[in-house]
Amino acid sequence: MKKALITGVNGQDGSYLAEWLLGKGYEVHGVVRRTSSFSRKYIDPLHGANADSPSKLELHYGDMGDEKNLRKLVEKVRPDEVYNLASQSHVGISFDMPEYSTDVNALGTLRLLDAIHDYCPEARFYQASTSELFGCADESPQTEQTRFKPNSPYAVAKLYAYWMTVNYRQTYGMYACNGIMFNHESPRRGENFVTRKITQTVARIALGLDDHLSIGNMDACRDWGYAPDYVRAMWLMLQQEEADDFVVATGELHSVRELIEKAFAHISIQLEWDGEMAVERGIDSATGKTVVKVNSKYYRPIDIDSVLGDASKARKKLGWEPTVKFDQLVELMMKADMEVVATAR
Ligand code: G4F
Repeated sequence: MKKALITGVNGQDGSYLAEWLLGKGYEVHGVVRRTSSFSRKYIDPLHGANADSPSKLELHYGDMGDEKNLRKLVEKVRPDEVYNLASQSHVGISFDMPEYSTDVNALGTLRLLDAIHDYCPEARFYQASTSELFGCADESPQTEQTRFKPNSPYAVAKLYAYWMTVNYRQTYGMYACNGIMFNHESPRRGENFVTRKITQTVARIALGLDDHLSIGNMDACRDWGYAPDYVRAMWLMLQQEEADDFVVATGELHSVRELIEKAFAHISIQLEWDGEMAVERGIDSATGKTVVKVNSKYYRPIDIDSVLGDASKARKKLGWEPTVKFDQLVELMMKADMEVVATAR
């Protein structure tokens, strides 16, 4: 039985990946950080006495900032595959916490790579790299050849991790891959990322629990895919003859504004826009009520206007295809949040 170790297992991607690997018969070990409140709702069904499947997820306490702990874990588990999904993953917050973001995202990756090199150099390593590496890119769409121009502390730290992954592959012959993942979302997305914030707030407005959505830069455009599709790509990257780096994206570009319009359309509200920039608002065309307000606190010191991926290499070499695109993604997230909000009421 193959053994996998996942850092960040309780996050959106980690929980989907754990499910995918358990379904493939892996023995799955997940690393969770000690926090004062438990945030394990998506992995709870996968471990302990309540696990649905006979093969269970085994959890270990760990932290990307704790070198000794990571080394002990790798030595104890001796995994065949390691998926490094742990991260301070919020780009906006990285401007407030640049040093912490660097420690976790950059040095944390180095600590893990080094532990694998010392205790199980045959293990295959996946690094969660990101479209944020491209920053305000020189060309569109972006491929594996596009120049990296990171423009946030988050992205600069991820750039270090990207090149360390390449470096361990080139220097020590380790099977180490980067997945250059464009934005990927789901009903499990953290509530302070823009897609989930919108679908959750619009669901609350539909149920009379909120009266408006407070938002930042609505003209930012992203290539949004569905997280379970991206997790499949991570696994495929570790099943090839040779390690390589891949862009994973849908190839569709949409704005935050379109996302908001689509989410409101789901609850039968047509929006009209009034004003510009910091005083712009979205008005319910049937009632005249303001249901979207721009709040400058959600603007970043520097933002990426647009990122669009070309996943031709992943399609060709991995046989990977996205199964869910933007319209379906917003629909499924709206449906899920309508249920979640109604149940929690
Ligand atoms: O949802 P976001 O916070 O995602 P962002 O910054 O693109 O990063 C995400 O995807 C990357 C690529 O996979 C990952 F590397 C990264 O870890 C993370 O998962 O913001 C998307 C856009 C931005 O332009 C932001 O300025 O939405 C804009 N936005 C507008 N109002 C907002 C808001 N973002 C957030 N989080 N909250 C707002 O109120």
